[in-house]
Amino acid sequence: MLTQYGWSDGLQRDFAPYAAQGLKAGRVIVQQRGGYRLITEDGEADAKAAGRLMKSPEEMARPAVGDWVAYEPRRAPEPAFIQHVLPRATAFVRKAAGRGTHAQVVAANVDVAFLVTSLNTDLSLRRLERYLATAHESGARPVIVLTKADLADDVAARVAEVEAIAQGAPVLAIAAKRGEGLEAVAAHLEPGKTAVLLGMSGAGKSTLLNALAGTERMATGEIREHDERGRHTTTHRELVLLPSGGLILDTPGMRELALWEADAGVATLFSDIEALEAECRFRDCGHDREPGCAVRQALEDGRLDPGRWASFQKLRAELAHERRKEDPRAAQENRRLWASRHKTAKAWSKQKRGFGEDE
Ligand SMILES: Nc1nc2c(ncn2[C@@H]2O[C@H](COP(=O)(O)OP(=O)(O)OP(=O)(O)O)[C@@H](O)[C@H]2O)c(=O)[nH]1
Ligand SMILES: [Mg+2]
Ligand SMILES: [Zn+2]
Repeated sequence: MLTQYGWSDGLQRDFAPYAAQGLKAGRVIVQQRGGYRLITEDGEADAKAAGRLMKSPEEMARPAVGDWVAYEPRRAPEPAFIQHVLPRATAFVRKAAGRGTHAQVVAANVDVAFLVTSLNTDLSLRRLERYLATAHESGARPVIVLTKADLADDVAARVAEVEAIAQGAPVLAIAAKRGEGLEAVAAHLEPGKTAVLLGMSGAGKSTLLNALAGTERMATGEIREHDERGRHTTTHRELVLLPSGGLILDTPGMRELALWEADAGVATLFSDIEALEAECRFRDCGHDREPGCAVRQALEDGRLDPGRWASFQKLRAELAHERRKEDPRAAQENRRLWASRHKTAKAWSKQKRGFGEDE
């Protein structure tokens, strides 16, 4: 059972010390306000997490959907008791508001991030850039999915527009309700690999999941007529095993995606701009009135889109602001995440060269 959900030799090694303590391994498949649901060797089980994890000032210490955990089995109807979260290979982290800002793990251990946006409402390239930067930062591979192609008439033009900011991420147009474009999405799903659906409410995330699953696994909801926004139909996060063997994680719509320490993600997404900056005559060029400024030159001769430049400046300023009020504990957690992500990245590049996933 766990193998179907992505259990690997690497996880087995990480889990060994907990196994020695008599704990069992499971993966969080549902996360909602009241608690968790795990997939275990013996099927599904309700669970709650140790107070030590839940009360940690670091929200990232709490189990999130997609996490592998070590738990203590309890006799039903007592929920299983989550004691430890195994190191995350990847994590999609956003900045959440509340009592002070903090990092929140939206989904853990995902291989592919489907960034879902609808073609029937205003297509916001700037919003997509935020999602792309966060996806790059997470360690997951981003794939942009433009939904409701049946409601748009200039699909090819919109795809081209998005491709221009995607920096090589695949851009797919689909009409899930008619079953169009599903194979292209399915091509990014593999047995034992996990994908997450991310995007605004009403974008069609759950509809896509249902189309891939071949059944109404998740409830879907009509969008509001007056502004074409969704109604926040999905209210919990859930990981679903598809008949094809791929795993897909549905999430509630996110209105705002605030960046959390996504410096590397922003750098990846805007590597073209960073290359331009390197060509400026002065290393500390402010791209304002300095002579020999390659950025201004590119803006003038149309090689750099002004909207893209503005977006880059905005995201970079946001991150710099964040860093100034950085909480040292959060920074430490982030470094830990980076270290494990580095491992994953290495595994991936090996995989690309044909060495298989495990070291
Ligand atoms: N015409 C058309 N409508 C679609 C398509 N995909 C989804 N919809 C509709 O869009 C509405 C919202 O779909 P959902 O799948 O519930 O959206 P969601 O992204 O899961 O929304 P939240 O759960 O609120 O985050 C529903 O009325 C769907 O029927 C499509 O391909 N074409
Ligand atoms: Mg939904
Ligand atoms: Zn410059």
